[in-house]
Amino acid sequence: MKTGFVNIFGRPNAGKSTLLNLLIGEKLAIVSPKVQTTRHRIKGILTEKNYQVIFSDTPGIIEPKYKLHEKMMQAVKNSLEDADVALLILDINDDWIVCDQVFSSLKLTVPAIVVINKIDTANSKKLQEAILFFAGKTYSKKIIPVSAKENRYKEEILKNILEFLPEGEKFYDSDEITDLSTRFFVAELIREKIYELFEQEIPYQTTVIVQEFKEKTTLVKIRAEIIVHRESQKAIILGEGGKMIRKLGTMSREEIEKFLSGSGEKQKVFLELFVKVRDKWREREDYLREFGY
Ligand SMILES: Nc1nc2c(ncn2[C@@H]2O[C@H](COP(=O)(O)OP(=O)(O)OP(=O)(O)O)[C@@H](O)[C@H]2O)c(=O)[nH]1
Ligand SMILES: [Mg+2]
Repeated sequence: MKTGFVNIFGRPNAGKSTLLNLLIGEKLAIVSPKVQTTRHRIKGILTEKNYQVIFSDTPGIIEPKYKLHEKMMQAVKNSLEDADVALLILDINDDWIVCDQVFSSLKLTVPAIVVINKIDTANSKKLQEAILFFAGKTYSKKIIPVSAKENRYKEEILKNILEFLPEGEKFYDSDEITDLSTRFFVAELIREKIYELFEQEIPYQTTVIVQEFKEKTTLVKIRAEIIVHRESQKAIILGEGGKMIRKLGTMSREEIEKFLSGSGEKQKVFLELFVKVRDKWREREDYLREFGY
């Protein structure tokens, strides 16, 4: 049996969460076209007959500007510590020199596979140049060009990872796919819709907490709070006559129902959303802790 921790690192928007979802075969991590979507380490466990791989998605690597950023970068650091293999992923359209600086700054002591992502958006000349560029780097044990959105790359990525994994006992039961709670994923799915619906600073100054999660006979009742920095942001989230929050509620509910149903029977959800102002919560240790960071 091969087992180990395979942790995914890269700059914001490289496709780390998309890659995690591809490898696990489920939507565990939220994805958005905006940068800095992921704020936590998200473990996804893949168990097959002869291997168990514990993947971790991590926040995009940035220079911290406020306390929430520091917490996000702490999640990256923690993931560096237990990795057996690192997946260093980049968007082929990103600045390769900057990506290289970020990868080098991790000072990895484990084998790294460079995953060149979003090759569906580049021509073959550019891809050849990227492969040449990263092949010369000391951390680079292997290079895999992929499109993390396309299922057909999954097997090849897995095959390459398994080559670097040690033999060992399973860490988790075969039926576990993550160590995070359902409440966490529900909050994340609402956050994903906030990234989709709102522009500028709103997604970045917002967090979501699930206050109540009750499974009744016919439906799941969920009450969640959306936390913002300022009254003016609360007004934007509510929208005229509550238009925006209703839209957010509908979109979130549909996504949560999909998540809770999995491949089984359709799960009905009743979702209530509230907006609260917590002045400069991103800067305050007490709030960050209360909100799960
Ligand atoms: N065209 C294309 N788009 C992709 C591919 N992989 C990911 N994307 C898109 O790139 C954007 C960012 O993807 P994410 O998976 O959220 O990126 P991330 O690295 O997790 O970003 P952060 O959490 O912000 O660090 C999303 O809009 C994805 O749909 C790909 O292979 N091709
Ligand atoms: Mg992400």
